[in-house]
Parts: sequence; C-alpha cells; structure tokens
Amino acid sequence: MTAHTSTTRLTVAQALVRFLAAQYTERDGVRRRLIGATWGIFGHGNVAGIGQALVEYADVMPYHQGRNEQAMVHAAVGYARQSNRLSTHAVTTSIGPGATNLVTGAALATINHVPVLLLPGDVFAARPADPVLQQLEVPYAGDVSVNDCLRPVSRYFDRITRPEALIPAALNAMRVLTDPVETGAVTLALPQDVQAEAYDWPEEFFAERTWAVRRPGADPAELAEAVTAIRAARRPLLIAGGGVHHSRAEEALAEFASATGIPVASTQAGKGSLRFDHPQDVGGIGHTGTATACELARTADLVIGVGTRYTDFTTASGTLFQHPGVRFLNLNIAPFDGHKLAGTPLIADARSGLAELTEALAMHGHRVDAAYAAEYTEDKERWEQRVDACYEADEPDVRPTQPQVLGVLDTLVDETDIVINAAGSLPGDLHKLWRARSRDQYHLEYGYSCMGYEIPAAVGVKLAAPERPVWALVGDGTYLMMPTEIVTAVQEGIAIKVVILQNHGYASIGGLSESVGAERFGTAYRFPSDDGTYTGPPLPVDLAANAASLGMRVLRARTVAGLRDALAEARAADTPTCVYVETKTTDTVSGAPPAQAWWDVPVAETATRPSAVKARELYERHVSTRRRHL
Ligand SMILES: Cc1ncc(C[n+]2csc(CCOP(=O)(O)OP(=O)(O)O)c2C)c(N)n1
Ligand SMILES: [Mg+2]
Repeated sequence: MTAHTSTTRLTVAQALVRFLAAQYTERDGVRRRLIGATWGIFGHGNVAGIGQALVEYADVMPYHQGRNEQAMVHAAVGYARQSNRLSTHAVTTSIGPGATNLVTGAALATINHVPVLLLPGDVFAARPADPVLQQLEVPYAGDVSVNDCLRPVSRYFDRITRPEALIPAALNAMRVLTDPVETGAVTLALPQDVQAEAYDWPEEFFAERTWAVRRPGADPAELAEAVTAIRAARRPLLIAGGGVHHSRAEEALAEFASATGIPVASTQAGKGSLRFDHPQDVGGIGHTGTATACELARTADLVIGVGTRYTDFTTASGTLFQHPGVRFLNLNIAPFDGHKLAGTPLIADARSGLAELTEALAMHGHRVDAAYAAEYTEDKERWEQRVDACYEADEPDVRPTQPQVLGVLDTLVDETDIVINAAGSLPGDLHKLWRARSRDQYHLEYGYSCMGYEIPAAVGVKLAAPERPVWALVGDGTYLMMPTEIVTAVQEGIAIKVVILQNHGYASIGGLSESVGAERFGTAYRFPSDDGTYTGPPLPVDLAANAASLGMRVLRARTVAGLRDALAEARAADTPTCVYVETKTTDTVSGAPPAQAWWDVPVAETATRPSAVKARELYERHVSTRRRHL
C-alpha cells in the first residue's frame, strides 16, 4: 500500500459486502443498484464471515432468508430478469452441500444469460486441519473443492485464497455480470478462514462505481449485407428470442414489423416481444409453436433471428426450415449465436440493430408482398379461433382442462399481470395459447426448463415489481420439487399467487414416454400394481393442505365456475395465495392443440415391445427430414 492512500481495516467479508453495496448499472440514462439484496442460508463456511458482515452492514445491504440454496438462485434470476438484467441479487451459502445446491441454479442462470452473483463458502485456504466438516478430499489434487462443480456453469469463477485477491476478483465479477454478452452466474468462492481475515483496504475500493451496459451498433458492412438479404427475400420470417427482452427492443421490433410487414414468431424467451394482437405477431415457433408460425417457417426463404440461440425446440430439431434456399440472418450481440445455422451475422444490440435496419429499409420503402401479408393474417385469425375453442368451457360445473384454466386466467388478467412457468406440459400450452398483453407478462424459463423454478422466481419477480400481480403456475410434480420459498413469501409478506394444477404426476413426460414406446413408465403418481408398474390408484396426497401448512392461504377450485371465483379472489389478495385445481385429462396431453412441429427424442433402435418398434419407425421418418444448414 502506498503511503498516501487512506485505508480501512475490514474483514474480507465486510469489504465484499461494502463493495457490493456501492455498485451501480446504467443504461439509457437510468442508474440503479447492481446488487439489490443478498439471499442467504447460513452454516459453517459463511455464518461467521459473510453472515457477520451482513449484520454489520444491514443498513446498506438488504437480506432475504432462503430455504433452499437452489431456490435462492431462482429467486435472484427472477429478480434479475424482471429488472432487465440491470440489477440482480447475491446468494451466500455455507460450504459443502449448501454450495453444491447452487449448481442447478447457476446452470439455469448461465444458460438463460441472466446475471446472478454466487458466494459459496469454501474450505480453509490455510488448510490447518483437513478435512473440515463437509470437505471433499481428492487424493490427487489438493486444491480441488466441491465448489469446482460451479466452474462449468459459471461465466466467471474465482476463489479468494488471499484477502487482497478480492480486489481484482470483485471487479472482474462486476464486469461479467454487467456484460450483455458474457453475463450469467458469477461465482466467488470464499474460503471460510479468508472471509474472517482483516486487511487494510484502499478507500477507493468502496467508492461508488457505475457499470455502463453497452448497446453496440452494427458494423456498416454487416448492416449493408443484412439489408440486401432482407430486400431479396420473398418470404421472410423474424424469430424474436430472449435477447429482444434483455435489450428492451420491443418497441424497435414493433416499428420494424409494422414498417416492413415481416411476420414475427417468438421463442419461449421471446414471447411478448410483440403484443399478441399486433398484426405481425404470429405467436410461438417450433415444437411448442402455433400452426401459423410453423407453416411460415417451413416455407421461409429468409429467417431473421433476433436475440435467439436457436434451440432444438425452435428449429424442431433441425427439421423446421424446409425452403430449399433458406438463409439465416442473425442479429445478436453475441458472435457465438450470430453465426449459428451458417447465418449472415449482424452483431449488435437488438434495439440498436433493429432501429438501424428499419431506417435503412425505409430508404428503399421496403415492404413484403400484400399476398404474403394476407396469407399470414388469415392463418393468424384461424389460430386465434383454435385458442378460443380450447379456452371455452361450456359446462361450468365440471373440472376444467388445463387450457381452460389458462382461459379463465386470460379473462381476469390485464397487462400488469406476470405469469411464470418453466416445466411440464404448461410451457407447451402457454407457448401455443397465451395472449401476452405486455412485454414482460410471459415469463417462461425454458433455457433449462427447471422444475421448481416457478415459486422462488415469483418471489424474485415480485421483489422487482411489487405492485404487479405475479402468478406462479405449477404442475403437481413441479410443486413437489420446490415449494420451499412459500415460507419466505409468507415470512416477508410477498404476495405471490401460486396456481397448482393437479393431474397426479408427469402428464407431459407420460405423453412423451408413450410416443417413444416407453409406455408411460414411471411417470404417474400412483400406487404400484401387481405387475410392478405404478398404475394403481392415485396417491392420497393433498398438495392444497401442504401449501396451507407452509402458511399460504389456499383456495380449492373444483369446477370451472369455482376456479373463476378462486382466481379472481387470488388476484385481489394482498397476501400469498394459492389456488388448487384438479384438471380434467383429455386425449391429448392436456387438451391443447397437438405439436405443430417435431422434437428429437431418440427412440430405442431395437426392442421387443411393439410400442417401441412402431415408435422407431415414425422416428426414422422424422429424422429423414432433418437438414443441416451450411
Ligand atoms: C428439475 C427437473 N427434473 C426433471 C425434469 C424433467 N421433466 C420435465 S417435465 C417433468 C414433469 C412435470 O410434471 P408436472 O409439474 O406435474 O407437470 P405435468 O407434466 O403434469 O403438466 C419432468 C420430470 C425437469 N424439467 N426438471
Ligand atoms: Mg402433473
């Protein structure tokens, strides 16, 4: 330390908490706290370090008490996504199982490009008495701890083995969290002895620091090439991905679509980029998409991907785009995604890039053919009628189907409501059916499709948007996976709404299992029958009573009419409220329209059971339609 620098003596944990409280982001003239709060579950490895620092600095760093470490990450992701990635939470854990419980949450954050800061405790750096409680011993590598599991799922990983190493590590962590290309889970593993160690920190380390979140514009040559490609296309289709939301490019997209007449389909992460009733919105794309979007994709000669990763659900596992001369133009801030499907890259922020495209095309007065526009307008109208038919419930006194539950909710929400889901048969139904009324109403986590994300994410979303109705829609299997953060919602009076759709097991995987010749094996929540399969009576499990036991107010809905009353009451509630409903099963998985495009789930190449043999024949027919775009 140079003589003229003033210093403050603090522990590493205290210094980190003070540092985090002074970090800000700025974009489009809006400045906000980068780390809005810290979630924590304490044990050895953080109780005396970060735990002590959080009580010492409670005035500058809000704290939330979690129940499960994975759930804390989900809450942080929900908060960050609702904050347009400009603010997030930190998550502190003890060493060992508390730390490894972070892995699933970290993978989810990184895959979805959502920032979260993870602070797992780690074994002693000085190693005075190995092994400590919960320490993994690796005979061939003395520097490995269980926290190394977090390396592949983190966009930045560092282990703070000396106090002064915190300075570059903390700055790198902030750089990655606020970088629109790099962002995801950032892990600073904190050996428990180092957390408690004191050091003389330069005062500048604690000064307020603002991280500008950049919006790079397009390279002129790439822009010119993009304009040429769009002008030459007869049947262009735009696919809006999650990047449109991250960049807050929805208005720029609406202007582009209105000006050019190019139809816009959306991925799970991108849905809501256009309002459902925008003339160019053709709904979800791919395996869970609408007939309108899938048909346009099959015949498109130019696919303009904006902020999309082109997952297998989007591309129907490589079978969706069938025009012989189809080309891809990819507007993406990440070169990695911009080059996918041998596309023409347009590397830029989605909002900047779309605005530049709109302006350049306007000079040519570019617009798609009227016949093309008439074609998708008609198809869009036809799909809306199918949605109406799924939503309608003629008999108010019987159990609703799953789409009818969505239909009732559809009549109650306005543009302020936020609907959260991640796994089961709901993502498919929602992608096909949901009418997104505002840019952030549709909150699907489908990068990792992690059962259990919904309830903790709702808590995080509600913390970021306290005035808005926030709904976690969960299947019964998903509810059982992670109801833990209900307790946090009750403790802190976070008025989330949880809707449990009971169908006695994994309806989605059951349907998939049947289609691949696995005969629904192990997918229903039923007692075993004589042949050893679980096909006996349903289990006497009462999830409504379970939610009530955790402190939630619970409304049981037995009929369509009862559901309407319960959802309306839940919507008006200002305390955490649960609606429990048994859904009626139908011949498709849930009563929604069947898949309009394929999804590759490899089927047994040899089997004795006829169901599998038949499934394989169909599988091979689908595989033969796959294309490699070069
Ligand atoms: C953590 C996790 N484990 C396993 C899966 C695989 N999986 C996807 S959907 C599903 C079943 C979901 O059941 P439920 O929530 O009841 O919804 P339903 O299928 O009945 O609509 C499973 C096991 C997953 N997505 N996430
Ligand atoms: Mg279920």
